[in-house]
Amino acid sequence: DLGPSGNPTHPLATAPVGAPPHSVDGFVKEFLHELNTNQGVPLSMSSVNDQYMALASTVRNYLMARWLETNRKVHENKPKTIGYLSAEYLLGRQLGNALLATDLSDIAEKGLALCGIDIATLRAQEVEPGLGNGGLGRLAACFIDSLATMDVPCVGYGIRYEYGIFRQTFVDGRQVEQPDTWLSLGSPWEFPHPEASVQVDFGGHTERYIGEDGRERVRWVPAWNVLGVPYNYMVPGYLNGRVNTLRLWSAQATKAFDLQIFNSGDYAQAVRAQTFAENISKVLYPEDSTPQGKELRLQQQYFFVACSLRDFIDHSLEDGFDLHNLPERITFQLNDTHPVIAVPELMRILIDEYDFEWDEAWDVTSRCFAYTCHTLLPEALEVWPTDLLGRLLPRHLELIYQINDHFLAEVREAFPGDDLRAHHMSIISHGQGVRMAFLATVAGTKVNGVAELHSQLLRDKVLPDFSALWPEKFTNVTNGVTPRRFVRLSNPKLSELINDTIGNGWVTDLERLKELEPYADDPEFRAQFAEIKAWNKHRIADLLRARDGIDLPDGHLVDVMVKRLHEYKRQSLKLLHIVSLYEQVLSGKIAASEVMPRTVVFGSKAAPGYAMAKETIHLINKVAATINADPILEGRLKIAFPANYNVTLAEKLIPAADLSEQISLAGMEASGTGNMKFALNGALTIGTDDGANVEIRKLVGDKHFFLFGMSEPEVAELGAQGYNPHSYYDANPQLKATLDLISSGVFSNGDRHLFDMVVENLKNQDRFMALADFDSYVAAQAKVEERYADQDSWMRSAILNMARTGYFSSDRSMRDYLQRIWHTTPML
Ligand code: 4GP
Repeated sequence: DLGPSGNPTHPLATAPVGAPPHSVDGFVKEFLHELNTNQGVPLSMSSVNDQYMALASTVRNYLMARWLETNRKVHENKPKTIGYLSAEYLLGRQLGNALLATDLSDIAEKGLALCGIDIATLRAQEVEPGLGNGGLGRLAACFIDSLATMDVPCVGYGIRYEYGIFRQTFVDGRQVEQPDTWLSLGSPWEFPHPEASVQVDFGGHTERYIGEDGRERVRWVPAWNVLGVPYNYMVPGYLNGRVNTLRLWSAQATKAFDLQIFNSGDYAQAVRAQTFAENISKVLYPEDSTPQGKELRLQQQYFFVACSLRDFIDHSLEDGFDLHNLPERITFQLNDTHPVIAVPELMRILIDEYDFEWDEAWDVTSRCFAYTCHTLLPEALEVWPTDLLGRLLPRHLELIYQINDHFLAEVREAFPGDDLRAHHMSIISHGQGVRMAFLATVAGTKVNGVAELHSQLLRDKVLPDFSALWPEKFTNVTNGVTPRRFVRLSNPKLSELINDTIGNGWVTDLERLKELEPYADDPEFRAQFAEIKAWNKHRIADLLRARDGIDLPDGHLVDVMVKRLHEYKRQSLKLLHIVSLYEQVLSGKIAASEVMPRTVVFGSKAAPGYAMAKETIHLINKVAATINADPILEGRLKIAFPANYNVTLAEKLIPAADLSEQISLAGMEASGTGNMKFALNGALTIGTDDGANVEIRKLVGDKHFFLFGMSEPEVAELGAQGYNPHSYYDANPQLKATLDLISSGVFSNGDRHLFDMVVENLKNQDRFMALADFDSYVAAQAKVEERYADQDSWMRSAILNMARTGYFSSDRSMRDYLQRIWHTTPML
């Protein structure tokens, strides 16, 4: 028995754990103690990794008392909790955030200096856990940070991937993926609890039998199982004494599984079986926005969801909670469709394990979940083939059929005689499979999109029949980002300036940045602001020189496009702008001296199986190499594409940006969160009326935002008319010259066909209408140049961008979720 034991009444057992003294001496003592007892080395013989590990444990020790206290309070008060179910958490480095949350940054720096250690070296030693692909995973990380800071009980549930998002390298301009071995030097932030492992079943078949009460019952007879081992991570609130928990599950072979095969004498097969089980949490699927419907992915989804429900339900039962009241205890927030298999899993638990009647079970289940959708791309809405689902989770498939039957009965009652509508709304589509977004919508108390435009399109275009049936189910919560990581930590000089000007309340009340508005007209403040921008540019220049061997010129406009590589985001449109400038200079249409000095920075990973995205990366790199090497634009145009863009790089790059590229085709980007980070750090946006850009523009004002391109209704209209990109190519000489230059071989050693895939696609398909928006984009870029030439006016706009975008704090997003979706108030 590995359950709780010991004598909890012993006075020392109940004494609260104290934090080490909050002083330089106290810190040094603790640090050296950790170095000696945890790493087993004296300072004189310690490696940088030893020192980093000891530093992390030291900071952890300061957080520990708060974590235990938070857990004690939760145990005692049993408040309603948010169970955030997310297959991805793109956390970024932990050390800086933990130091900030404990107010130890200065003390640690001084203490380490006394030991002869530069804290910057230890910070650089940390490998960020890249357990997410992009926006969705980073949003989850921002949300759990905000909930902890707002004192809201939350457990983040997810998967402890052994390999996170791949490490991107470039070989001759092409993306090559390397495994992300983030755990190889040890992971000081996690607490494994193998004794609390949970068994998860798969496969097999179901059997009907008559229960003791005479009712027909169903029994799932699974074929195999694995263990889910929980790893806990601290999620510290900012200076508020709260530490919530992130619980990530790791898959392990079960003993029973091994034994059977061991007994059959096949040792090698037994070891293979173990590998098979452990594969489940081995690697993060590197798709972003367009998931691949692979069986292992469904295994991952069910695995973490089954572990998480079991974990929460067991704890609730231990606390004496009646499962009929589960919705008062928790809301499970479904972060996209990835965790939606939790819906039939909860039904299965209640019916098969706790004898609930169908109606009772549905009453509980349909009050426990809420669903957030993060996309509009039809191919990104997960659909699981019924044969696959039935093979892996036979009981769940039966339950989904039953949920669907009940649901369609409701539809027929609401819309009598409208069989076509029922057909459209069916959770199970014949020919396709189980539409997870529909299942989530049927089961969820609320369904939300992630920006106003997206929520509206979700209602009107993706789920129109559902919003007709249940209009009150649909709501919006516009995304936000945590000001702790993305301003306070990433932009220390700006934070200092803000603190000196309006005090430090903004860190937890970001709307207070509004108080900075009047300073946009203060020449002294503007000068300080400009100086900080310049400092941030030097900081990123130093980093890129050391990290990538890239030299950034001084005094350039820094124009940044960082996000996953996806056709809808239109990195190719940015590229056309660059190539067009080059073409005009080459052909003598403009003089090089007329090109405003500008450095364009790209940062982007492509899904390894997404050929067009990878070709686009190749093309960007080749264009960059050619232009950067050509003296004709020397000092005028530079393209930098550092490999392996990640959270750590973002934190240094975003504060240095002047111009933020948010150029997706209108109606395609659900929200964007990078757009918010840039504006908050004083970059101006060039963007379409898409996602949260719409709200950013409204808040900062048209004068301080470079809008271009078709609106969403215009896009829809053009699509309905039949879009023909070739007609733009034919009609627009500059666009033609630009695309022809790419096909001329200048970027490919004379090979005229190397980039056919990208060029032909743009000319003939161009699903995301880059050619249609080209002119308007180039015109907006001309306005950018005009404005940038007037530095005073630019800085004024930059300050107003920062001052007016406090709305985009993830604290505000969390308040909206609390009011509109979770119906709970922060609980001390
Ligand atoms: C992203 C959306 O593409 C982005 O617009 C949004 O800001 C973000 O989610 C957070 O809501 N989607 C994904 C994904 O990252 O994997 O689908």
